[in-house]
Amino acid sequence: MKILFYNPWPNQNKWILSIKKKFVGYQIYTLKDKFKFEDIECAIIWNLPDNIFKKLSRLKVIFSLGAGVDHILKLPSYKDTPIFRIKDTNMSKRMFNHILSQVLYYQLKLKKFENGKIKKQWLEEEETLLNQQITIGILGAGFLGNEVGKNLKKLNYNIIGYKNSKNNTKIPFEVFTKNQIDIFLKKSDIIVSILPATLATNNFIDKTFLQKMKRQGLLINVGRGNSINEKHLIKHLIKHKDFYVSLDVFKNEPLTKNHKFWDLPNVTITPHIAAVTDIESSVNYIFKRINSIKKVKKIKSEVNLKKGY
Ligand code: OXD
Repeated sequence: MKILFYNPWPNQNKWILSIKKKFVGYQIYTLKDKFKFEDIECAIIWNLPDNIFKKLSRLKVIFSLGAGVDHILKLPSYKDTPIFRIKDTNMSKRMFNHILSQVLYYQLKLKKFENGKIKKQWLEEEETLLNQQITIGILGAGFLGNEVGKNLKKLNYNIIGYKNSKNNTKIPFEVFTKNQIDIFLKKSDIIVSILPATLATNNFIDKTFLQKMKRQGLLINVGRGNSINEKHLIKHLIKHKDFYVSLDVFKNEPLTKNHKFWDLPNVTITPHIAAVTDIESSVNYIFKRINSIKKVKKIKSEVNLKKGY
């Protein structure tokens, strides 16, 4: 099987070395190699430009190098080639660590002290909430959301989830669905959004959503930037100084220098690093998947192409 590998990341050489080492017997190409585009059957990619993608006329399967697949679905030349995405527990462990750090930062009021330091203020001590006094709502309880929720639950936080549709997968906490969003918002002190980028999630977190959240709450977004109406969020943050957000993803990345988010004291910004893809375990995962796919006649997409995740 001839495979094209592409990502624009600074560590791409590490990826290529790891793939070539694991995929013995396969022909692996990068854009630097000589090959015929029409011979490629499998593409392992992140943000492949459409002018390249459209030349892969005999592609049978695509692997996304991350949890999200929006970078593939939005390609103008993409039709319906089956897509697989990385479902890796190392990735969910990293995401869990990131979320826990933001939960504790808020819970222990560290942002307030950090802002106090800038003004050289010695702030009064205050009692902080214990884990069991906090309810964390996981918005988008899919693979990553379940793993994160499960691990937060082990630390005694109360965990609830929200999912567009309830399916049969076992989720180890209470899950609310469509017409129950208000209950979900009312119960949650902290909301962690892991929503994928789809038409249905566009600006899902808007003025109405924010108004229903707790006034002194925390919103963490590690899903996709499309789900937040940024103008509405900025207004909300200016009006409610004790409402905090921790944003890892944005409508446009990198965030431009003149974006209002940088100036607001109740915003924490990280540059899309909540769940960096783990090279070794992801390469092993893709290798296993490709070996099992090779045996089937018709490859069934793991990603629901209609729903977009
Ligand atoms: C993503 C990822 O999909 O980092 O954003 O994996």
